[in-house]
Amino acid sequence: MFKLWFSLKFLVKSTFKRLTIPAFAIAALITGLLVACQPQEVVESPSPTATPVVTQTPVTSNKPVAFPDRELSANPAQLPQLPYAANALEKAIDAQTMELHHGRHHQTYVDNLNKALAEQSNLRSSSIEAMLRDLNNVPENIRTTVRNNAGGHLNHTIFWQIMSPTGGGQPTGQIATEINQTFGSFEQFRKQFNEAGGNRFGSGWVWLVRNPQGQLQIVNTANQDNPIMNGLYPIMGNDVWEHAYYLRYQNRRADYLNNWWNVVNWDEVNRRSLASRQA
Ligand code: MN3
Repeated sequence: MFKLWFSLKFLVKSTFKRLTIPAFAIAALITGLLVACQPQEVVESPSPTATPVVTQTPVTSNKPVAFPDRELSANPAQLPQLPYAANALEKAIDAQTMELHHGRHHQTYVDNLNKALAEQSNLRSSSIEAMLRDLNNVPENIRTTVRNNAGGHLNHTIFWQIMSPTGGGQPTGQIATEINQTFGSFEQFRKQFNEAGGNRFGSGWVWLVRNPQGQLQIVNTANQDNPIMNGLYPIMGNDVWEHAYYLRYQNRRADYLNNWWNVVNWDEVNRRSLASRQA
């Protein structure tokens, strides 16, 4: 009898060990996995320096952004030529900065984009603008690379065009009227634009855009993001990455922002503004 009791006790004990404890461990593991797999809420803290706030708006049109008549090709992406000599913008930007900025930085965006798209024949057949308007369409493993480098390629392609050795001075044409109506005066506009450029923490761009309601607006973007990612049409933009000004201006971004107005190509800005109004 004692022997039977003992073996029963042993049986219960070993069953408990074999089943109950592993079951408990599995339950704990499952609970842990469930907790770990809960979608984490990404809280985007508003940048204290980003002015003004841009609300996300749906993309309203597919107007070309890089050029008047066509979107920017990704098949392959190619470095556009500077429309003037590297030393032509000395009123604002020194020749060495122009050479490095165009020949090295912009070239690197082009090269990295082509590398990322090497195996993506479908994506290559769409335009740079189309990719940036719909980044969710880009495979996740290359999405950030495409965002940065397609953005860099588009931003700089616009940038070279909206500057000119014969630029600067007061705005002309339709954009002059609209700037006065929207911002009160060119001086007010320039002040707000420079402030938005100065307030962009780290690397990025400051832009004059047209929003889907047809209004002019000043926004800044981080890194190489382009306003079309938020449904806004970029009319003019200034590059506030340190590589755009450091050789001549060192840490004095405000001086660079001020001098930059000496080379703004108002003819091209007017052309882009008109394009942004055509639905
Ligand atoms: Mn740059």
